[in-house]
Amino acid sequence: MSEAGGRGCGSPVPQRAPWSLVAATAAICLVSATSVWTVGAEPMSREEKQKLGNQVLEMFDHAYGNYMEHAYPADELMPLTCRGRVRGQEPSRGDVDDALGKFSLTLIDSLDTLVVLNKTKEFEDAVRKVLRDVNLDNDVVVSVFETNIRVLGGLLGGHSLAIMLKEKGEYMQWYNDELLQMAKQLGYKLLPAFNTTSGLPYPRINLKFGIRKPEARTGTETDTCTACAGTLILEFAALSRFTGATIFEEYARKALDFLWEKRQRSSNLVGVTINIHTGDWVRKDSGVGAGIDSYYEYLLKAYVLLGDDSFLERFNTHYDAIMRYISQPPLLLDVHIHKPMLNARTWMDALLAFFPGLQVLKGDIRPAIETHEMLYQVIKKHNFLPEAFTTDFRVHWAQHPLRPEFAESTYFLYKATGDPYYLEVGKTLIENLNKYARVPCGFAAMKDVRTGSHEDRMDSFFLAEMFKYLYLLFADKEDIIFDIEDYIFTTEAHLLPLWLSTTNQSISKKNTTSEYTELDDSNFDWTCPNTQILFPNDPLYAQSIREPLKNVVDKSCPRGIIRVEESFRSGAKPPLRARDFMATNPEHLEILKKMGVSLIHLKDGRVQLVQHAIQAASSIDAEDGLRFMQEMIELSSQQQKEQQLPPRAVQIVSHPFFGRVVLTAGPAQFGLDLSKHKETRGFVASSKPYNGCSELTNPEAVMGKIALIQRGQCMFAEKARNIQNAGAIGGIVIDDNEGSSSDTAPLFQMAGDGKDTDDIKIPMLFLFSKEGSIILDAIREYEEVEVLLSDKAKDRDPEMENEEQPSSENDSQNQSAEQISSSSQEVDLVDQESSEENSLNSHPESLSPADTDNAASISPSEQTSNPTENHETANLNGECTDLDNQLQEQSETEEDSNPNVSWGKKVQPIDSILADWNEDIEAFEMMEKDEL
Ligand code: DMJ
Repeated sequence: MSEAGGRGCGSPVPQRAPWSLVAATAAICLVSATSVWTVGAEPMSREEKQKLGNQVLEMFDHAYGNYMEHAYPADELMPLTCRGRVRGQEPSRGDVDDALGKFSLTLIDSLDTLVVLNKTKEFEDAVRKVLRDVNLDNDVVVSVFETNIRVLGGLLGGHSLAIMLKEKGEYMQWYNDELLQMAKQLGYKLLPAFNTTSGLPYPRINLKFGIRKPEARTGTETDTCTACAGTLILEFAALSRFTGATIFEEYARKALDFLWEKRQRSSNLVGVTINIHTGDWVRKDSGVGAGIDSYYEYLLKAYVLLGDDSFLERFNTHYDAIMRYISQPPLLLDVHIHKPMLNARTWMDALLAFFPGLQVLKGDIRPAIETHEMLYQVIKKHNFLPEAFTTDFRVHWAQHPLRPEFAESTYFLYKATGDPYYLEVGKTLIENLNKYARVPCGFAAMKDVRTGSHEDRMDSFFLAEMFKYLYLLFADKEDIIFDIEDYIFTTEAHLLPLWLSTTNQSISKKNTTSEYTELDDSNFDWTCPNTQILFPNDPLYAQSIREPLKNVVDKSCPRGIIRVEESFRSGAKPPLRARDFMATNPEHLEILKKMGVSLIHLKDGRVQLVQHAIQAASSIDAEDGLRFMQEMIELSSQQQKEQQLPPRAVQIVSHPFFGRVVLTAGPAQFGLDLSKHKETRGFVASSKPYNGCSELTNPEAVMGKIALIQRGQCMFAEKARNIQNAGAIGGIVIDDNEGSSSDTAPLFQMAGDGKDTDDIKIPMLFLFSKEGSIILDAIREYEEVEVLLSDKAKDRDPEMENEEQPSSENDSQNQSAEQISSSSQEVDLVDQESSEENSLNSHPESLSPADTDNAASISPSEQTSNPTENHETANLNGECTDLDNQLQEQSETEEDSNPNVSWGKKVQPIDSILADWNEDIEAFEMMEKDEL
């Protein structure tokens, strides 16, 4: 590949069959761009690149070393509590746990990373451990998709590099295809999943008992995600071609053929979930992120690896549709497959960050640069890419499980452009990981990017992908012991050799269901991306594309729906949008009726909407009704979020915590607003009386400090006044409900007392009992405890940490601090997401129009002051920034004027409306999250 690359685009590569030549050259041309770039952003010196590469190596050692020391042979490391995650021994996290099969997942997923990072000796040891310890015959139900990409892919990547090393003659001389034999064993274990009439695999399988046996505890599922069924071909084909057993490639092809047949013919898009028996789309929304992502990736890469033209044809057809409907540069927004001009969401998920990388492989650099730049700005705002964010770049889901997709795209964009800007981006990623995610026992996922709190979780893909892409970003050719361009990356960044394209190729077209007809050449981008066209004599090309997007995140206006409206300006009547709906408008009521949506007037003046799909005038109306209900639910969820003040952070900064303990706190609607002012730092002291409901009897103890007060017996504002009068500089109210925690109860904001609260100047935060007791325990143990009250956790305090004299006493203190840190984080363990996922699992088809009723309640009066509506108007007028601010102020004033507003309490009209919707919202959100 590299040799061929030197020949440039379109040159013959004699060893390859014609179809693989095309595949190879596509990648060659992209890679060759690296040498073209000479001007632009400041180049990075070789020394600096090496320094950053070494930093990546050190970080990998920290992650891998801690996994091996504290977790192995468990599947994953729990970096806060510093132990292994063993399925069944920890509280279930729902679908996320389906990746864990008691097969030392992280070790297998890390195998080829070790070779890429030049750790050949460690690789040799790791392979021996896999062969000695790993059992693939456990009585565990695992995800077919995850097991394929992580374990089968990991074993095949390990095998690919093991034979490469063996051939070099120094390492792995003893190796005799043992990893491949394991891969084959695993492949056979996965095959029963394909026993459906459609050929689409079941989503889960029991490693020991397969699918249908009673002991299997699986096999009753009806749906799977498109990516789950369409992300098998690389691993399965590689397995077939390595072993000569054709069955794997055949099964994976059959599943892909079926998905292709089922694409929505007018839009050429696919939905997110499909019924594996009937082939009906269960979820008809379509994007490039969660649930679909790697289906597209594998079509293009299957073409590159296998040289089969039909995969390129399919990819190009889908890509065309994606660029027509989903791509709204720099955004990528989900749409409905039947009505692709309609956006299905107002937010994007973090998984789509892989897409610019795929666009590089496709050779479509401009939109790749644009989307990547937008994502980078979101990262600069929150340090990491939140799991989901809105079209106006607010956090939608605040978690970040250390996903590698953005690093992946950064690497490919650097390869394509050679622009040192992308090296700087990589540097920022490294810094943020070390600053915010690094903990003494590895790297911890972010529970909330806004507050900096952690989850006790380090997914195996962090080692499989993140370190590979970051290391490769800074590596020169001579830093890697083999030629990376001879391989293709799977979706889990495992390496498969391109020479597989010419091995056992005769099997590829046997027993496949679809016919390979004469191809229509007009749909082919046969030519490989030409750097002269990509960068038309302009070395500042990439920079010139980024430039206009420089402030896209900071000066954002909500968007996405405008296009829909524009599309109907032509005369066709637009469908009724949830945001436009007026319960008093007879025309709207007529439309609702047609869509099968009925109105129920509740006694308290509110109106409830219920959809019965079978009562709709036609199936198209039923679908419109479903979309309308989904919009209503999403709109309400957005309104709810807009009304909430974001959570705050209480960070313990004194010895021996040094900022490592971050507690999620609820804000107050009165007192100093921490989001607008500098954080407040001070030592804590308990107030007397502890409930703070009367004048304090210990003012000298709280003077100049942050007072701790117990919740209850009087208004929050009264407590605040009492501690302020005693000279406190801030207050933390601790819940009196023993055992309460932000894991299990929704955070709320402390309301005022109905009077003017302007006299309260100090900041007040609320902690649930479990979080509060961490501070109380710390006082008992260390007496002097200093905390920082802020809207976001600040960096740990390295200065103070460095001042610490390493002594055995300190060691033990640090140890116990870590234990407290760990336990504090444990408080954060059970995240909303997983519990919500469970709730979805219990009614997975809750939004399917065919068999489910939808219900939502709405207060007509709320519609007129809907901020979303105002935002869109603002956007159309091009005045969004000012209006945004005005709206924000307005909503703050409104909240202030209503002292009873509090999260989770049904005291404001909107809250009571939303309460009725909660179940739907949860089901809807969970459905989205299910795929993440
Ligand atoms: C990885 O396991 C794979 O990249 C997969 O395709 C989806 N994303 C996760 C990491 O985020």
